[in-house]
Amino acid sequence: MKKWLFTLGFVLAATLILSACGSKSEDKAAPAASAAASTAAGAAKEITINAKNFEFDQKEIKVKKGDTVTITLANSQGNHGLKIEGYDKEIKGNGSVTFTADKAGSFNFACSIMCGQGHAKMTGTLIVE
Ligand SMILES: [Cu+2]
Repeated sequence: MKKWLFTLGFVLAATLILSACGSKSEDKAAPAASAAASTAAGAAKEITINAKNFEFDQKEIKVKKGDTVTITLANSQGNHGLKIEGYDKEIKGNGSVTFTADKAGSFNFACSIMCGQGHAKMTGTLIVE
């Protein structure tokens, strides 16, 4: 019985030590990786989206986290806007907006000017990886 308890204790201790070592090396690796990512990924991305009745020519925009993103909206037909949910960025009519993609994930964008029958179809996704 005592031997069994000792073995159990040893296994628990070994697990704790191993997991402590594991998390330590992760902590060490994480800042280095993110520092490398921010220097490497802090690129300037310029994206032009053309809008017409009733669609955007790009349904999916992909950027990397940390990128400085400039989105330009060009209306070739009708008058449309572009609003990115989650980033609270909006372009009304022709124009552009610049922001840092500091949040990863998928963010829906949509036309923000009531432009007519197909307004609700004017959507897309900004993907920040
Ligand atoms: Cu619209």
